[in-house]
Amino acid sequence: MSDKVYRASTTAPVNIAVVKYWGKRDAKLNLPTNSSLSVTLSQADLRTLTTASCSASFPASEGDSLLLNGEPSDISGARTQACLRELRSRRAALEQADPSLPKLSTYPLRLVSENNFPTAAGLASSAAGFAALVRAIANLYELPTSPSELSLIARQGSGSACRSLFGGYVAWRMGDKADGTDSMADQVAEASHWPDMRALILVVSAAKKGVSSSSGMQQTVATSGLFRERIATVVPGNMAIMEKAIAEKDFEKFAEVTMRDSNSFHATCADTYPPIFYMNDVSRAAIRAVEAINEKAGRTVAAYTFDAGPNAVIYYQEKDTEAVVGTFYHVLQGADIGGWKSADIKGLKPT
Ligand code: 2P0
Repeated sequence: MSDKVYRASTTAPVNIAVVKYWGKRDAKLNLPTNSSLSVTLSQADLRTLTTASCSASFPASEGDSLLLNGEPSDISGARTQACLRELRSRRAALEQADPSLPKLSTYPLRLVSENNFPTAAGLASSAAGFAALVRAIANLYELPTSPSELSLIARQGSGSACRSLFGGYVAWRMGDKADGTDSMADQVAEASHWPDMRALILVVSAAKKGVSSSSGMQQTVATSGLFRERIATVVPGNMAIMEKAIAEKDFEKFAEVTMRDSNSFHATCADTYPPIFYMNDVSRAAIRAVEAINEKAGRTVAAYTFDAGPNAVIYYQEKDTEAVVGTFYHVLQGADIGGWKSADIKGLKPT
């Protein structure tokens, strides 16, 4: 038996949606009720680094394992297992076609993942996590797969992960097939298309969110009337306007759709029965601060958006740094926010 260890490493970035994914039409395949669109943020600041290794010498009794930020992590969940199964079956097909290939698909996998941002900060880490996990194993298995194909696999781990396989401005097309083979991500524009774009993350709370995205969205789908309106007309409209705004680098439109879509998503959360509240008083103060900044500037220079938690992400353009970051810096001076100091506040670039 060979004791050769095969190894591959990759990083994947965090993405923040400007048109939000919220709702599954098929929970098993992780198929969404609407398309979504996000901006992928700089890997220098926020990324997951994952190394995948396998060897015939790894004891079969240990099975597959994941070390996340130095701690053993459970990978027995259906979502992670779906990703591993998909990747192994693609590798097995290669091995069947070429019997000279080592039988990596039969070896136990050891996965080691690290985030370079405070995990406790409550930022969406599952997107970067599953994107890195899927790509690291695909590289290890030398699978001839495109980012779009990898996005099909990562989607089954976590919906938003499919968007982290691309840089820049990324759409996740919901698709309409029952088997999900057309529910994947594509790149709307490279980050370099809009070099001025920046994002500021305000860590309002480091606490873990009360209602997980998966169960929250299921409750919304089941109980909210407003949600039906959102997926029928609001999101399709927002997707179209957003893609045009990005193509034309129209910040005012980009900002308006970003804020409206965040408001619409949180309104459907409030319309869920029982209601779900992700934003808190500090989140709402951040909204008021953005409104004040825009009013003072006499034009829209900043846009807020909130995911399934109270933390704010503010989009702005580099030329407006002083008006936007300067204001928040002032407000937060000296604060320790979720493991970051206010001195760390800086604009993150799309990557
Ligand atoms: C998004 N969120 O588009 C939206 C906005 C949260 C609010 O994607 O169940 O962790 O793993 O598919 O991707 C968070 O949901 O959910 C999310 P699953 P996921 O970014």
